[in-house]
Amino acid sequence: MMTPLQDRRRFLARLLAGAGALVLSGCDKLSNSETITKVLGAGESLSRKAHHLMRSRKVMAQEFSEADLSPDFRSNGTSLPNNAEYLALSKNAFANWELEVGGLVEQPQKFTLAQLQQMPSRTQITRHDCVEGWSAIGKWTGTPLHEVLSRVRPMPNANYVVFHCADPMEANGTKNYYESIDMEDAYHAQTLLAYQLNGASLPIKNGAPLRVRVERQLGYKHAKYLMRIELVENFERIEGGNGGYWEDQGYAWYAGI
Ligand SMILES: Nc1nc2c(c(=O)[nH]1)N[C@H]1C(S)=C(S)[C@@H](COP(=O)(O)O)O[C@H]1N2
Ligand SMILES: [Mo]
Repeated sequence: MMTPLQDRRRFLARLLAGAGALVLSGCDKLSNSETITKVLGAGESLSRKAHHLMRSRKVMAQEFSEADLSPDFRSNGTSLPNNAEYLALSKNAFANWELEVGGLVEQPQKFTLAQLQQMPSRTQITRHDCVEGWSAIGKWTGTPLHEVLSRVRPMPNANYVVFHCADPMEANGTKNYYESIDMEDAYHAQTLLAYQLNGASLPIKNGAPLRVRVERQLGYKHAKYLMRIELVENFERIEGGNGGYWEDQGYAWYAGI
């Protein structure tokens, strides 16, 4: 007999066979295909509905033990932001870096790394799954996003949390990486603003000084090199309007695992 998880996986596998197979072919290669953009778009509502149908999104992602840790947590996408302001901040161990939190909040605030580290923290060992087909298990320590949200107090019309990053995705220094999640994921216990990987300060290659962990979604949702968090009602006025750098190239916004 199948366990409910196996059953759910099989159901999802069948449901997503078309779009899912395409998703696995790589972050960098997909972006220009119109067909794939359409397929991912069509798969999107199906995938979100399927997730809601099969289990509540309050369920925790699987956690692992120290013995399961990958020897090296590889870097993917940007490994060093091509941004003078970021590089200057990194020279000083990010002592002058601040996370700006604003948009639809009652109390916009800036947080230094030290302030975030003084807030309640959570450590979790989880598996990161990249759309390109690799996985790695790492131990993350960070400030739960809900701790920050309770301090800035989102307004009732804040539906999404947008993460603005330091790394430009174009050679001419424009189009910084960005991502977004909804309030359900934002308040989830395992959604962290992580400043440590495997018990040490987050390396630059993995997103120093602060990166998102949103464990029930694929790798591209886990924004690195955070500079600013913005709460919004919708994505209309944010970059390409689809809620993320890769989403603007046709990737699904909800990337549930
Ligand atoms: N700012 C930023 N965040 C990012 C990316 C990026 O290029 N820039 N790449 C994403 C992708 S596709 C993956 S798989 C993970 C990789 O995280 P890692 O470098 O710690 O392995 O970061 C995600 N977050
Ligand atoms: Mo990825």
